[in-house]
Amino acid sequence: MKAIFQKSLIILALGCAVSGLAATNPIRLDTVGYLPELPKVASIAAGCTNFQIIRASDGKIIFSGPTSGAKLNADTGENLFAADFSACREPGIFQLEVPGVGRSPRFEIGTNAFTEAYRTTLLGMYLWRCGTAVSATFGGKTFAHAACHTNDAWLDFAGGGHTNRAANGGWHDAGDYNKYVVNAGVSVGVMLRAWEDFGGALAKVKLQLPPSRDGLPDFLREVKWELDWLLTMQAPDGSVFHKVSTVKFGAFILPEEEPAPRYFVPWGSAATADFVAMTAMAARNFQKYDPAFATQCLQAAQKSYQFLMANPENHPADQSEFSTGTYAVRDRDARLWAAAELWAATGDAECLHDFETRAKQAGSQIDAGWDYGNVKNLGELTYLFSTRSGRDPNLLATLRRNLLATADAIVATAAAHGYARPLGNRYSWGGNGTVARQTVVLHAAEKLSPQPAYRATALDAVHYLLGRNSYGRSFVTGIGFEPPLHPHDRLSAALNLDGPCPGRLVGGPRQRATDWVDLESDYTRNEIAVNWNTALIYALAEFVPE
Ligand code: 9MR
Ligand code: ZN
Repeated sequence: MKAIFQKSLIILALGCAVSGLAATNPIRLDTVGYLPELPKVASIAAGCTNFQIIRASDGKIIFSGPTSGAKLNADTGENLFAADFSACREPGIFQLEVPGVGRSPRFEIGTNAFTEAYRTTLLGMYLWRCGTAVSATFGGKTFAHAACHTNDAWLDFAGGGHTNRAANGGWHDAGDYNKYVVNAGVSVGVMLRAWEDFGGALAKVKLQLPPSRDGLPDFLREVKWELDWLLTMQAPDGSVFHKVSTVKFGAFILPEEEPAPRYFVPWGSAATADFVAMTAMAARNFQKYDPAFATQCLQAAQKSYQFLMANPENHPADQSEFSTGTYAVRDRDARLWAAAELWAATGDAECLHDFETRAKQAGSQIDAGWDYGNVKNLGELTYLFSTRSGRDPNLLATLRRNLLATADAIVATAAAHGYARPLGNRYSWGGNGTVARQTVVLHAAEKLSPQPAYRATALDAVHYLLGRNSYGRSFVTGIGFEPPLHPHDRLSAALNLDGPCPGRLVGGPRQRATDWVDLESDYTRNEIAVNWNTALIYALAEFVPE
């Protein structure tokens, strides 16, 4: 009897593991926190009628209310009740209790509820630094490695024979140690947009970085680490190498121990256009702090833009010798973004015309879900919020209308979802990053038309990623309740500490809401990547108070 019972328990556990449905706490909420003045809603996957908010320090009930529902949440097949405690504004550490169901993990209510999480995601970027020794402490542990990939990189496959050309620095891309210009594009673009939108608040947050006398705000210093590498990716003719990579993905070893040579991959037009956009955007944003660097960036941008003008066709990089990440995208959006940024940096009429023509051709749409392959939002937002004169009033009006329409659609999608996931039931590789990136569009809409729903839905994205999801867990290493412990990450695996490198957003569910697993081998769901992290940084930055 006992044996049968145990066996059925094992089968139950296996069934859960296979379906990805762990037996989680049915009370799901943001396990980091809530902002006092903004909506606060938990989702409860169990029958209930009322709930209470309990103060952690003394167990006192400080708020109570009825739950509403149930409503069927289609993508998880759950009947979800909602507990709305928006009116509870007391700062402190709390748990949400549902009589007969249980208690949630602890969470904070406070104006600084997300500031530490924000800092940790920046630490996640620092730990991606290549070409240098890194060392950081988190949770009493030291995450460190020696200077890596100091021989970057060989020109064998990029028309230079067996010669070496410096391409040191930058961030490793993800759980692998390669460096890809196209993925740098959306990452740096979103970081600099965060700086433009929230720089006032971000400048005041001290990050855990090595001391430096460069006079830069910490946030920009981290971005410059990537930009300095990017500048090395420009060939003398203005074309930009697509990536620096080993031929095959390497083993799960420390980066400084990686034995395989790393090569430049030939130029591609998407990489070249992304490069123009990034360096032109950097020129604008670094001007105030490091004018010499800004000038260097601008000159690099202009040179590659000239190259693109002389080579107008889409040109995919030849990656035939490589089986590492491809980021093989068409150049259309990147060219549009490049034109917008170079115009914003210089006021150049040719660039303005280039952008406006491309924006009209693209239907002046603002995308709700976007990533490294469709970066036109970045160009359109730069154009929309520029203070430069000479813009086409009709295009401006269309872009404004489309921005609000897309933001309204995102708000509606979140409202219809049981966990208020702003991407609804759309899942794909890196979907968590796409959810985080939606906040860029929501915040842009808010700047145009300050409606509370835009800000609330941006915060819904954060809440989803930090625990208001069917797993009841945070998707960010080192942050919140039961965060991923086994991301697909070579550095975390090689360090083999009690817990992975902190501050990294995992890709998340890929085909179905319920298919995420905290399993190192599942690179399609549990990898980490700079484009997802920088999107999360933007999402959190919005909620770092001035
Ligand atoms: O994020 C990328 C995803 O959109 C693609 O479908 C996938 C397959 O090409 O690649 C993902 O990017 C990976 C890259 O190719 C290599 N480094 C790790 C990235 C995250 O998984
Ligand atoms: Zn490295």
